Amino acid sequence: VARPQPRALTNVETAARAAYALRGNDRGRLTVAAPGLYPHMWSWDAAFIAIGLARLSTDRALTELETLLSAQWRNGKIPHIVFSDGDASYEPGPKRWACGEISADAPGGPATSGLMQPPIHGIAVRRVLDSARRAGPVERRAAADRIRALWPRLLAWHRYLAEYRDPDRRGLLTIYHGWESGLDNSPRWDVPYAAVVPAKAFVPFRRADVHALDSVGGAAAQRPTDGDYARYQWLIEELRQARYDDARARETLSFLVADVFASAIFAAAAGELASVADELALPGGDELIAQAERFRRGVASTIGDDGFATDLDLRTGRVLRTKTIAGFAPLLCGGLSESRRRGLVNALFSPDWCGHPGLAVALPPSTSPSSPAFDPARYWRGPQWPPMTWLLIWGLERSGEPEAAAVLRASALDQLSDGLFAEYYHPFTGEPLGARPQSWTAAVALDLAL
Ligand code: 9YW
Repeated sequence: VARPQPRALTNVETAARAAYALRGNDRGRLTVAAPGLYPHMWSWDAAFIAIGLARLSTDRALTELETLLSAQWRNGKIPHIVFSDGDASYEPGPKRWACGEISADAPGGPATSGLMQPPIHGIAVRRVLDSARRAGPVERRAAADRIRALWPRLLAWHRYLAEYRDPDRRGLLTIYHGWESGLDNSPRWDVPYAAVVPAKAFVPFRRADVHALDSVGGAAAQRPTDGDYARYQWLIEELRQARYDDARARETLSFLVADVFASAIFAAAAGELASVADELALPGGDELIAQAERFRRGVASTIGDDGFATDLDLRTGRVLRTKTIAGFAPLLCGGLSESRRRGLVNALFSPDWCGHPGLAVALPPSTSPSSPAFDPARYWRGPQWPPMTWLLIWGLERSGEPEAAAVLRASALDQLSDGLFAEYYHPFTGEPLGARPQSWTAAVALDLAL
């Protein structure tokens, strides 16, 4: 039976509905990533959420960042999950991580995970300050004061990344788990994950994600497989054994990868924070500029003959060449020659990517449809993810590619005009998939539509 297509919304209607969705996911001082499936705060989601909220209220946007930073570890790490009280459905939960019991670096409260996520927070801070300036002098002053108060924590976060996650000074961030990349089951990690072998005696686990999505249907087929999940959980066990200590983790973990996409985000965020330092006369500007340069160079150093950036398996020294959205990393942090940049933009609109004839909406899938690893419905192995589209638009706008950015923006708004704010979209059917309303989807819709 053909179901009637929902009427496409105008941009203003999309924005209004996105604001409503964010309000529904607001728990006061944090916005849950999604009701049901993700009832807590996720680090990079929170930054995207702040970018969207800044369009409504810079006050509320700053609260989101303050909540996240209040859970910062003593070594500067921003944890990938901040657990909200009262919902124990998500696995692995605080008991499994046991950060407070295991590491002296963990904060006294709230409970957190022991991993991190891509450091886009500096981009969010810049956007909030810009929104506050547009709102008027009173709002700008208030935002400047609160950013000043957050500044030591923001600098500590960037120092943690530059020191502990790039001790060899390659200009590339090391990750300990696919979850740290934010692109959990991306084929980028298939080779390094093959070396992650859970011990025979390892206790079995419960998968909350598949059950939480039952109401939507098709959950198991869209999520990482049980085999993937066993490895995810085993790596947490290895991290616990390393006591969440970076030096020990680097020696002992069976998964250790240089993540080029997170590195590009770090370079971009460092550049954004440097401009905030300059504008608000805050310390650390030179250090941030140096971080931006070092990581921009690091990202550029991975570019292969085909023009795409690559990840590096630090356990084997192997370059990880997969056709995923992460290959476009240099478009986020700049620093490319014009011909390289043009080449990458042309690739973005080629039949391997947005120009693929089967796409419902001409937006980059998380994995190229021409890759053997492509799976159109399975999470980061094919579906389109609106926050990734947002990042590319942001990068293109800033790196001298406004036309390409405008084309993507129009397509993104087309996708988001269903008003559902799904976690991810089937690239061929256009079907909304996963959790909904997903806060970061609503946030980027709000930002793009206004
Ligand atoms: C999980 C919240 C998070 C995102 C990640 C995404 C997913 C959680 O959801 O991970 O349990 O797998 O992969 O990027 O931050 O939206």
